[in-house]
Amino acid sequence: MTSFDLSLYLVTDRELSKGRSLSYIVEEAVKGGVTMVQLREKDCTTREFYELGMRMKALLSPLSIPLIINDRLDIALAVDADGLHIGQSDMPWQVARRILGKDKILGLSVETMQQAEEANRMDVDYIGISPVFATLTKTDTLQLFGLNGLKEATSLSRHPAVAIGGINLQNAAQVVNSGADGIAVVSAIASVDNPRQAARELKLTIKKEVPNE
Ligand code: TZP
Ligand code: MG
Repeated sequence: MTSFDLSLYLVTDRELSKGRSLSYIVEEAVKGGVTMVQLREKDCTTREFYELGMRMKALLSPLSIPLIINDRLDIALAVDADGLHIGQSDMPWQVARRILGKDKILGLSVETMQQAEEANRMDVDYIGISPVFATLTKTDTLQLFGLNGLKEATSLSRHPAVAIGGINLQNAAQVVNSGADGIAVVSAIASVDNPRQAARELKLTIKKEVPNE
């Protein structure tokens, strides 16, 4: 499998990018220290998704930053992405794993403690604990894990875990101190004026180190 580093995981949403191109946001975010990128675009045609995927692949592959596709196994295969991220109502993990093969990264969102526990019996490469805090970016969330829920979920999980939902500079350190291997963010990077600086500051907060430029 492609090796991966969940520490600062950017999840995209063009709607929050304030008119700037996705390539700009992603490029800046990577310069600031993002370690992984998930292309998550809900409001686009298959063709658009494919073309965005190809663009992201061309941008990220030379930098050795894994590109993960949200939901769409067909797009993940078509663009030869590094992996796929599925939710509880997407393609069953067994099917995704069979079609993707062992070499690709497979991530799964868990929205309850029970789902976190069930994921221990699944051949996935990481879980996304979702959501930790309240967020305006995703509206169909079930319950909030909060920091205590996050601690419980990370300690019962045998998989690496990334936390998502409402994570920002103010709470990022607490999130990693609660056992998460990384933070996944949308708005804290994609909707701010300076995505590179935002990524740098988040990275510093969670890793206490500055990325090379
Ligand atoms: N899944 C759970 S919360 C969320 C997703 C995709 C959105 C997180 O967005 P933000 O802006 O980082 O709170
Ligand atoms: Mg999904």
